[in-house]
Amino acid sequence: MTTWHVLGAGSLGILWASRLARAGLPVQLILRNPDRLSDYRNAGGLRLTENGQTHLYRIPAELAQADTPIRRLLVACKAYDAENAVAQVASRFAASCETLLLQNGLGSQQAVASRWPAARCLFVSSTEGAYRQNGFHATFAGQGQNWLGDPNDSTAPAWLEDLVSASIPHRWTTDILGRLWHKLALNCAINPLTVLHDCRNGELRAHPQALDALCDELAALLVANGYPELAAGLAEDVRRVIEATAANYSSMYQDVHAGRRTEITYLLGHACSTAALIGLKVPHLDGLHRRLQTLLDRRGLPRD
Ligand code: NAD
Ligand code: KPL
Repeated sequence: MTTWHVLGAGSLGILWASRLARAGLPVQLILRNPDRLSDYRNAGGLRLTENGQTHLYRIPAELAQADTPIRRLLVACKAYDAENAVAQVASRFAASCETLLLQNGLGSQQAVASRWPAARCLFVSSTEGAYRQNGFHATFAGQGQNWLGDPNDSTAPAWLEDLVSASIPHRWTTDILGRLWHKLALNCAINPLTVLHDCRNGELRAHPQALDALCDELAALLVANGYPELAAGLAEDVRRVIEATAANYSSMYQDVHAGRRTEITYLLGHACSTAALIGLKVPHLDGLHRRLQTLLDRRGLPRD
């Protein structure tokens, strides 16, 4: 059986590693530094709370510098950490190494795929939800789906069976970039406005003109990237997500309010830089990007 190396023991890393381990699959955590490894050993393992029940999973952990080969790597870091984190373990890649990139947005996956072309890179678009209680304890907060795909190879890997046995919901798609672009467009329409208006998703109903202007530009970007069918339904999809998540605070809102770095570069930043690259004018997205960066500056948070 191939070991699942899980790089990053945050919310999604804990969620994935715990489910794989409880199915009896070999899992190895890779933690970022000796202090964190020592904290992990003191905690005794990962804790996952699901439906009010908490279980402990005593999964082995190591640092990047360990010397065993890596055949399958689940990268569960934030988009802005992913490439550096992979660089720390890349010397351990076996010839047939495969990576699964769980990052939201776009840009970080392409950076990893182009820097390590010999490793097969699968991109994952996840709508599951988890948050970290503290140290190595996460709570599974929202059922969802994990779309997996490889932009360079439409063949599904045989080890998807591992996800079946671990009851990790998943679907193989031959258009993972379309999935990621669609989620990016939803996140760009909703998340920055919730930060700027300091509101829940549902309160964006009060800003229909701003939403329409953003949806028009995001739809044009989807068309330019080869997704006319996603573009056609975008405004309706945004309204549907706003209704379905009306009482929630967006993930970007939560990051800003918790004083955490956002993934802005891989969401709005990626939308604006892609538009600039192809010569598409997106004044509302550019303006939103600048306003969000100004707000991040004021709060002392990184603007990228
Ligand atoms: P997180 O911040 O909870 O966890 C990231 C972990 O990576 C942290 O523990 C951090 O210490 C670790 N890390 C960073 N650099 C490292 C390194 N060099 N070596 C080892 N570990 C390192 O983040 P998360 O919420 O799990 O999100 C991960 C990705 O998944 C993000 O792109 C996020 O947008 C996406 N996502 C999250 C959720 C969710 O519900 N949490 C849902 C969908 C998508
Ligand atoms: O994914 C989201 C997020 O908060 O990041 C939704 C709920 C779709 C809002 O964009």
